[in-house]
Amino acid sequence: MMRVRAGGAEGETIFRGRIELLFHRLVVSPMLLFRVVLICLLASGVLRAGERPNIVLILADDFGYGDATCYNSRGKVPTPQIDRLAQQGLRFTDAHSPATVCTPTRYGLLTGQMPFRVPRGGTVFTGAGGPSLLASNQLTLASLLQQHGYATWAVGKWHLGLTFRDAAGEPIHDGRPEAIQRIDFSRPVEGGPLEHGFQRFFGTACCPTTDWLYAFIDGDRIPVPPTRPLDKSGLPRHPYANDCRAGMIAADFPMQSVDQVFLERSRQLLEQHLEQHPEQPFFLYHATQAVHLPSFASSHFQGQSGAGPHGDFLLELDDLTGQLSEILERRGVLDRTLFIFTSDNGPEVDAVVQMRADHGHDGAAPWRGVKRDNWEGGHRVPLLIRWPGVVPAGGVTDQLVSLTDVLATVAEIVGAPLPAEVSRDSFSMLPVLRGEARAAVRPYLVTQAFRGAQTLAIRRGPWKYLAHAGSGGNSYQQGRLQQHALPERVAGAAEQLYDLASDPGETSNLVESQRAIANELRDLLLQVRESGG
Ligand SMILES: [Ca+2]
Repeated sequence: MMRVRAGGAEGETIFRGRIELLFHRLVVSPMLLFRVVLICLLASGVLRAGERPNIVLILADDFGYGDATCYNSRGKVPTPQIDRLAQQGLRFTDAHSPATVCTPTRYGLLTGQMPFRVPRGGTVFTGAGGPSLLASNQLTLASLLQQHGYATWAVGKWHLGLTFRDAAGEPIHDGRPEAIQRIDFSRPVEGGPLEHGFQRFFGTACCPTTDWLYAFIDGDRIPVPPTRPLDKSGLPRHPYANDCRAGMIAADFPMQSVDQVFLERSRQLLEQHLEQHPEQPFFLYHATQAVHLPSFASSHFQGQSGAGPHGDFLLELDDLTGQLSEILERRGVLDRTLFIFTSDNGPEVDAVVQMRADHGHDGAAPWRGVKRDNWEGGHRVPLLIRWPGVVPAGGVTDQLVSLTDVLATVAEIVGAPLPAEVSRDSFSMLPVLRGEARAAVRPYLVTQAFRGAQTLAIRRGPWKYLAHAGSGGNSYQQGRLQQHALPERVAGAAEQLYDLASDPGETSNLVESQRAIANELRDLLLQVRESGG
């Protein structure tokens, strides 16, 4: 007894000493504080082990709702790997990109905030364009996950703006082709993924094979600078080769196999991490070139689809989706990986018009409009989420969601509070994923078309109000889309109102016959826009 009592007193002293030491360390070590908080959360059951999944987010480019056969049974290019995600996970039928073009959608996806809220929030960067739309220290999917112990990587197209400098150290921020030749490639590239929560980055500044800076960025450096003009003589010439513009190219830049290089880099990151840090969760953001024009599929896929070069490119996208999934399966981590496949906006004009004519394939089906437009074809995108053990397999949901909702969803998964400026545009999909949602997870949804804040639309229930005339993007008065123009039922209308329940094709503008509803949605949109919602 004595010995026990003496030991108890001594133990109490040691215990008190350790508490003081721990307190001291907590004050001086934020990392230790984070670990202690994490352990407490785990112990309290707020976070249960196994609920912090790995996250793989594949963002396809210009991949339409009708491009996946699990969304469009009449699609002419089979997409078995994408369809498998639908079989194993949840398929969203009413998911939307926040914008109808590349750059602003990526801002919305990574920050959970609508891009029209920031200056230049409708911009699409080219070449050395910048600076980044992201503010320094702005919360991103990557920084949030890094704070919660994740390894974070971005591979592929960045397109959120960067800062290159000239030989005198002056920032360039010029999206014109001639600016490329002013870049001092011995200097780091600033404002990129490494400054916004990603620990590793390999990819390109803008669309990899589209506009004038044809070189890979590794971390914050361009190891092989673009030093010679792009020679297009050896590249395919076909109706889907548009958008491959004159520019400067690096010696190692493969115009016809960029997605294979990205795939290989993601494969390396996954394999190395699973070998060296099997217990640490990871976040892989893989943003493809496919299927943004030019449709330069790599050699293995050329001529394989029976639906031309763009069909081959669709095949390649499907295949790389399957290959990333296969690595997880082979390594035995598929069951603890939240796997998201989606697209940044609707399909491109040339791809849709030409694929309809040549192959009877409609990547915009069944919607009106294409990329840039604020009709559904511009922003209703495929969204497939697989998370074995949490998301029931083979489900289909008509929940109205935006890609801005990924951030709130991930925040809820890791138990992080959502800042007010994010929560106004980002709503957690977790109840939907768990099959527990009994009501709509978001009260309304805003989308922005090609001219950003000047072309906004709002959706509430079946009603969709567009605060502008026409598509908000492409011209249907001339050019290739003229043949696909629909007659305007309300001549000269500056606004549009559609009932998607009875008129999913947005053919009948009800802005005059349903004036009260139009006014209500217009006021709500103004409120969201001006006050932050
Ligand atoms: Ca795009």
